[in-house]
Amino acid sequence: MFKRVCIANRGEIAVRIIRACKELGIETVAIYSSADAEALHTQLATYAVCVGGPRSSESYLNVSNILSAALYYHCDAIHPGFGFLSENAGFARMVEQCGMVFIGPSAEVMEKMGDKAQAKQAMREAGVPVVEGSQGIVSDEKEALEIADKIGYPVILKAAHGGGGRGMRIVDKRDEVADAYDIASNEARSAFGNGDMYIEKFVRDPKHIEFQLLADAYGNVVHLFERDCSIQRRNQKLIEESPSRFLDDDLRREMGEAAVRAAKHIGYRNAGTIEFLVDKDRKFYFMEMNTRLQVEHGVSELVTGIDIVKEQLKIASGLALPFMQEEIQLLGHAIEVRINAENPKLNFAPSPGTIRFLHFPAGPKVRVDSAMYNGATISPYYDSMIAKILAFDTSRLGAIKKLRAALEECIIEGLTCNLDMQYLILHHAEFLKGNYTTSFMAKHQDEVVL
Ligand code: MV4
Repeated sequence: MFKRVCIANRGEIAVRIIRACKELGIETVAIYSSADAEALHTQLATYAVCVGGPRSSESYLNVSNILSAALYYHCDAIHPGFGFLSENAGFARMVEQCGMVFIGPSAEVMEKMGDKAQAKQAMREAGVPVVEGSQGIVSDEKEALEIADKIGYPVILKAAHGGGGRGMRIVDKRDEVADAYDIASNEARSAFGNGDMYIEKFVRDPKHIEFQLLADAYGNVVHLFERDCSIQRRNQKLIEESPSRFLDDDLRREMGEAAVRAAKHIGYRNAGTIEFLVDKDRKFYFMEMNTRLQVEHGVSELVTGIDIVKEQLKIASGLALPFMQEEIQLLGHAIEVRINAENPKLNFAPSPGTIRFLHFPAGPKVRVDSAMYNGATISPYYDSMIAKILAFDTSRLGAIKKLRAALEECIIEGLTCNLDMQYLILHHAEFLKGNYTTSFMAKHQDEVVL
């Protein structure tokens, strides 16, 4: 097992990784920006190194400073967390070239899955259902039009190097294809430095259901069941739960097997997620693979009892997974709400500031993942996450009631956050039914933002 790990991240995920390291007897090296000198991750790590100024580009994305810090402290490995450098194949490669282990998949696999058109092609080969569309990228407007005519409208144009909803355009009819292609491709070029586009049939009002995977270096690949992430706004997830009300046992088994088959086909290693779209007829399609630990991993930890971050560290240090698929059980139901420093009444404008008073909920089967404390600040330089609050119970309704009670206990003073909105979503009839889709917020925002 590693002796010392560098954590190339901040906030609640850096804290989460430090906790896992401590339990495994691993020393930690935090990196921090000058804005994070008092941050919790800076304080909790064994060692901490300032790697640059407050802007992410100066610090949390500053590859040479991060590698220097990790090398100076003789780290065995680097955990990238999520966001920042977590899906940067070039960074993964440099970590290895420096003689350290990148805690994640190989750079080659990250590269392949980072190209969404190539990823889709690989999934087709693996026998995983994909949405009808172009085979790889479309080279110009003319080809886009040909394919769109063939598959029928509406279609969706997607940036091959995009993801998470950026660089996408829905096209309802034929005379909109050329303009949409131009706009989306230019957007993608300026946002991702690459204007490659692919095209697929647009699935209306889908559910977003993703399977958590763990894969060791010896070919054992398991899934930790699904997360329903359909409660989101403009591609920002708000609530995640497991299991999904929408799946029955047969579909769950079928999708889980497809996810495992996908990972095996590409030689995946470490933690990852296969995102699926599920349509009204319960047909499912591969959408993207996330080659990292995810924000909402805690939901899967609660329903399976598996510590995903500890498993990541063990896998990366060469240990085999200590369980087979048959031994992994759904133990109950878990729901997570993301509490963000933003104002839902002002179109979700960020609301950074200092937390004057903070009280988090507790109690049996309530989990809070946060790096906040009394007097801590939410900086305008980074994302606006204050906390993830999770509840676990034997039934979905039990978990909902527990999470409502937890939110009632929660006190966050000094800045505006979305706590009230999350509380109302947990009471919304459509949410209670459990068959909500990705249009929930578009449809019901007025009923949950008062
Ligand atoms: C789609 C789709 C409908 N049809 N692809 C959004 C994020 C990116 N990962 C892909 N996304 C979508 N792709 C086809 N062919 C609808 C979405 C989509 C979506 C997906 C998951 C969660 C929320 C979403 C919100 C809007 C659109």
